[in-house]
Amino acid sequence: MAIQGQKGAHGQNPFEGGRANGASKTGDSTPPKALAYPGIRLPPGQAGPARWAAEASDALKTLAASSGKRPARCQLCHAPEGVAALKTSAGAVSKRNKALNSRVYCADPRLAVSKPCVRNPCGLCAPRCRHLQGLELYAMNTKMNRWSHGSLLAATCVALLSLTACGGGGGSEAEEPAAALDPDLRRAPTAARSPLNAQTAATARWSAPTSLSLVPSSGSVLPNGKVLLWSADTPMGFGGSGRTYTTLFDPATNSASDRLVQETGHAMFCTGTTLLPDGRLLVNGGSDSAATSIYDLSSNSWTRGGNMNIPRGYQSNTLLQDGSVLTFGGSWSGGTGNKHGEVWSSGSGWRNLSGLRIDSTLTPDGPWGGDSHYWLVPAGNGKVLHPGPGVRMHWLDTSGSGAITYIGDRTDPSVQNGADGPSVAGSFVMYDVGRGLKTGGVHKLGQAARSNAYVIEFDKGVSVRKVADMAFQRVYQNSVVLPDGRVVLIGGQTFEAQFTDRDSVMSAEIWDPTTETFTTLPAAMSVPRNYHSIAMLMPDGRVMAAGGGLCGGCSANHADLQMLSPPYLFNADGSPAQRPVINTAPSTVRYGSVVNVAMSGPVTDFALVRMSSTTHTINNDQRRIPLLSADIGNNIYSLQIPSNPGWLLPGVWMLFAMDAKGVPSVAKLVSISADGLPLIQPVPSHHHL
Ligand SMILES: [Cu+2]
Repeated sequence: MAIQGQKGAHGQNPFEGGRANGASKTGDSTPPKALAYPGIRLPPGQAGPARWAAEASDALKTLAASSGKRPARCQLCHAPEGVAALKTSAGAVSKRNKALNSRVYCADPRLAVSKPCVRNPCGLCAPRCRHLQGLELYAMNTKMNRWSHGSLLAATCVALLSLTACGGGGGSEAEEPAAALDPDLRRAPTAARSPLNAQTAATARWSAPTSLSLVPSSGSVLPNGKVLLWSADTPMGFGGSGRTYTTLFDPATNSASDRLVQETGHAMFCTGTTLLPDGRLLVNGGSDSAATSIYDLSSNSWTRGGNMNIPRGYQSNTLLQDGSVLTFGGSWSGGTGNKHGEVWSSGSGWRNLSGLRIDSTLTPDGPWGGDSHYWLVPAGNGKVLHPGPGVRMHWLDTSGSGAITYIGDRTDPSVQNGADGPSVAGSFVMYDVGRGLKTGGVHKLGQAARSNAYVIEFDKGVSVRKVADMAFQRVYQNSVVLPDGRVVLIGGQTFEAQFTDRDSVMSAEIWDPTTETFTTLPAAMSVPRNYHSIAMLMPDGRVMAAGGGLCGGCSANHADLQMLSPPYLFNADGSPAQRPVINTAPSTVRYGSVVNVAMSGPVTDFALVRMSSTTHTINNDQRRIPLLSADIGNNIYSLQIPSNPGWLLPGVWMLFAMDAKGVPSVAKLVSISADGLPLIQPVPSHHHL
């Protein structure tokens, strides 16, 4: 109604010429337009930008009502010489505009992360134009905590619906100097600020081992910060069926309580594991190869989740953007071969994906059909990257009846000997948006392990880059991403052999994404962690390493855990670092929203790390997403929550803040609500390599 009034009073609808989604909500008869990006279509009315545009509309109404003035449009132009400018119709900065404390961000909607562009929406923005292709601009009024949004099309000039009263000052002031646009628009800053060197690495410490009642070959962090650990149908071995020994470990008290789970008739050994959007844990297959069990922390109950159509064990799972679960592979149990994809969804159970066939993914891993323990990595295009452990990489499309597309081999074509080989029981972790670190593994079981490492980038196509080797060959190692984007490599052997601690690597290494090199931690573990060991990031910033063996009475059985305190928890002299504290943060956030958190003092970086569920070196649940943040004063920070569920999977994440030295807070557990989830419709893929 206010907009109609504005139109009457000033003879011009302030939204004229605007292309932002949600314009129709203001009374404009133009239907919402789906924004088109390479590889992504956002359905009208669902996307984060649409919500921001709607919020901007509301803000404009409020502003107009309070000031009695018509908010002017900001013009966003793409000049012929390739200079993009964002300026008012009068080409000047107004006092009004400054008072509103506005900021503008250039953002890549495919990634839903962004960089500060210019401090003032009426300042000049002069990036190299290729970085603006297909990007969007968002204007944020930090006082009102609202966003406005406009799409930027190359070689065109479109209007940005700014919520600020640009031009209200009548053009009497000089333009403020422009801030240079960071050429790398796509990501929030990498947090790792403190150097990783011999001195800082020497501060890392391992706790004394904590004994457990069972060998934890599987585990998951739960939404209350406790850790569920389990073995199989016996505490120290496997082979039977119908029940599982579990223990619930509390990192805060270093104590555990045991529970024998018989309710679901499921020996949860060599299973898939997935943390669901609502915090429940799904465990499928393994020794009881068709079974599905679901643990609900809120009721402390285990229930059956329906049988899989294809029984399996040694398969991998991953959560999908819509909250369903993909399982793939798994000839170790339930018969060999044809372990094609299936998807589980709450309410309807398992559904076969006849088009998601296993054949082209197989590795030479040994006696179990070559379909063990795949790395399955959901991406921003709505599909799942399968980067290994075989050398052939694929996109898995889980929509409809499913499809699989060969991408290329895991090979760096720019270096000699850049081709990776099969990397069975190696490791992969997404340490940043569309960035994964692959390490180690073996060509097939019973062989020497690799020491190699690759960075796989999969946000715009897929590319493979060989980086410096680890200090050690490793197979059965676990890789854990830290809040600052570094990755800890724990355990494993230099030569693959199950149920023995021969050739154990006792030193952990930390990989730094800024230098892309590994640094060995001088403090060694006291307990080997090989086959059937696990490792997970704790909400307190430490890393748990646990288990190994599960071979009855054999000497490789390790019914215990150790905690690694990484270097970021210490000062250079080895004393404990003072840690920033998140005083308040929302417990539930929505896609594309901006949320405020109150800190104990100044911090520089924020990151979300998804909670882990893991077994057999597979932890497809963990992933890290750095957040763009804005300091709005009084140690309060506004965080932009990404809008793309392909990257920011629904569910419970650990929110960490880090100070200028890289010291992390204890995490606040934040639920990414699937409510109003802006689903991405995958488009047909092309061969990228
Ligand atoms: Cu096993």
